[in-house]
Amino acid sequence: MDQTSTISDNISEILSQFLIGEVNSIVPYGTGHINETYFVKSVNANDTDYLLQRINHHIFKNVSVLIKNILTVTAHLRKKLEAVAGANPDQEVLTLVSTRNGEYYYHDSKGDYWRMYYFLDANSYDILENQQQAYQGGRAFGKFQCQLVDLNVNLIQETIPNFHNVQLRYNRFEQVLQGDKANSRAQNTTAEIAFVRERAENMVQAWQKLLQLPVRVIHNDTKFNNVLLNKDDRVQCVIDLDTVMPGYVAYDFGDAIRTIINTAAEDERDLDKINLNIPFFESYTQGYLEEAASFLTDEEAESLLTGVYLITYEQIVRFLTDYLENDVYYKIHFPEHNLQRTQAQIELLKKLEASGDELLKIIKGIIKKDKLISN
Ligand code: ADP
Ligand code: GN1
Ligand code: MG
Repeated sequence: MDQTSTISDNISEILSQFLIGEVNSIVPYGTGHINETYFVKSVNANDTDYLLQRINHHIFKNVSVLIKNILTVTAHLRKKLEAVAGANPDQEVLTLVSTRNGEYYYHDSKGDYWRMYYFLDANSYDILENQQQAYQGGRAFGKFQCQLVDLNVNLIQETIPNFHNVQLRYNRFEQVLQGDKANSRAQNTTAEIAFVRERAENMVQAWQKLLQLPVRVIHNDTKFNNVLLNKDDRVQCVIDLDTVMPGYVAYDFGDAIRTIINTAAEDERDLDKINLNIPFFESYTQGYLEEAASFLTDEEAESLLTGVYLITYEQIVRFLTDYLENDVYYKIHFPEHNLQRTQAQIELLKKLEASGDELLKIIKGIIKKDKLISN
């Protein structure tokens, strides 16, 4: 095996626990902010390759519950696909690899937690390239929610309690700000702090309104790079199931739009590059509603745009809080990374607010044109 130098020095111990063949190489992979991800290539070209992840157990404190949720969700999705002619469940649903003990994760001698999936030879995009991708992303997450409509919410436990609780996210931000830890960084972020505070009351009120709506099993982390597209840019698989939990559909719509509508990266330094790609928004919404219309209520359809503002705002609060806390949550690649992310998301929210009427008109237009929802 080569290229293991940057990887945990007990990698052989870890690999030996999973029921896999001989490994050729292992290299860091992907751009996720939470887990450590590696591509594991098999020696035998006919064997599948694997995706190994060190689970961030500072964030996901109960790994056993996390894995149980993923097994429940993937079994449910797999069963649905098995009933569809021509479907290929191994390629279209995440598949966890068993350990020698019959578990689906390994707790190693250093205290780290590891899991392995079949590697899916497909693409994930941080920034979209075309409208077809946006449409397919919409279909992917719409279908994902639709397939989970009949999964009993009580079978899924919260892996991160209050994940999209905007009130608590804001309270936590204020708490960190009052604490000593934040002092030096708070002095450089007065404009960002003011931006968050100006909107807090309205955002919390908008969030509270969502609480009247149906609680469903949703993805909760619908960043566009959490869907894999095949070489023809068609949906292959929804990934990153760590936060699949009960929630409101507007969260998933909002987080996806936050990433697909932005013409620049989530952490773009040059704020002039951050604009709204309205055709991508339209295509995502079209794809999403085609799949989700069968179960959405009128009230949920009306809540979708609120989700876009809320999740973008929440992301600003989370990045800024992490910056003030000296970067304890998200992976960062340079010291001011969380501040740069905060500023880029503030710019995005300003643009979204300025185009709110246009976005609403598009959602309503799609609903009316296709008579998708009863209103
Ligand atoms: P994080 O929580 O850190 O975002 P993810 O589970 O999203 O971790 O994985 C990080 C990246 O790894 C994804 O964006 C995707 O590019 C890639 N990835 C994840 N699972 C698979 C898989 N089963 N097959 C191929 N690529 C994958
Ligand atoms: C994290 O795991 P990843 O990179 O797909 C985060 C999301 C944020 C996102 C911002 C468990 O997503 O909530 O929206 O970063 N995931 C978790 O890029 O906190
Ligand atoms: Mg991810």
